[in-house]
Amino acid sequence: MICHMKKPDPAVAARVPPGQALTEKWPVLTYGRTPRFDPNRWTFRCFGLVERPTSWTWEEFLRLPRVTVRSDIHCVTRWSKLDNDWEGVSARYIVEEVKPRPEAKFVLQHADPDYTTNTALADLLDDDVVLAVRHNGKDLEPDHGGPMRLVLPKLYFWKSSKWLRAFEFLEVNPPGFWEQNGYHMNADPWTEERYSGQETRAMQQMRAEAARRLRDR
Ligand SMILES: Nc1nc2c(c(=O)[nH]1)N[C@H]1C(S)=C(S)[C@@H](COP(=O)(O)O)O[C@H]1N2
Ligand SMILES: [Mo]
Repeated sequence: MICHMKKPDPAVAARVPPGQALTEKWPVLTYGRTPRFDPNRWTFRCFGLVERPTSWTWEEFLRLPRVTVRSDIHCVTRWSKLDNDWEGVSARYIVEEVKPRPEAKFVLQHADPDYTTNTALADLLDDDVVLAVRHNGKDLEPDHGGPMRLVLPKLYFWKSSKWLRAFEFLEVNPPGFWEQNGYHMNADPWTEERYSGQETRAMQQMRAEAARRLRDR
């Protein structure tokens, strides 16, 4: 529910993509239920086309270097929430640790419970992409992806997996959960890449081909 509609201040308006309304609340959008976190069994894993496949336990993950970044959330259901402070591990740090092979061009995010979403590897390398454990100075709440979620602010928020558990490095770009259910492969909010029906023919062929290759492997 959008409860606090702001007056149009031009500096703020310039940060709000077309078709979005501002909210100060933080809605919870989860398909399914909030998973239970077990610190003794949790791992974050990088696999696929990497030189150094790696798995971190929760204890190890907590010792990784942290960054803090401020960014805006844009959800495809048309709410935006500005000025979120995220603390966590830079996605680029993780990518550099595991050394993607030259063929790796895409990353499939795997998350609990059974959530996936696809991204270009290049999109994970921006400074503001974080594997976040804290939001606005507090540990991330379970409903918002605690203990750890991705934050990839330049794309619609469904591209930011809550309860992130793995990055799979691929040379193909297979559609994730929402991408298989009517949503766009890229998800750029500034050009309103909302639905799969807006994809170019080339992109629709690529998604079909990648889905087939993943299924047959
Ligand atoms: N694991 C998982 N991650 C997810 C989702 C989900 O259902 N499961 N929903 C996505 C969608 S559609 C959005 S808009 C954001 C919502 O994050 P929030 O609930 O913290 O606002 O998480 C994304 N990440
Ligand atoms: Mo969403």
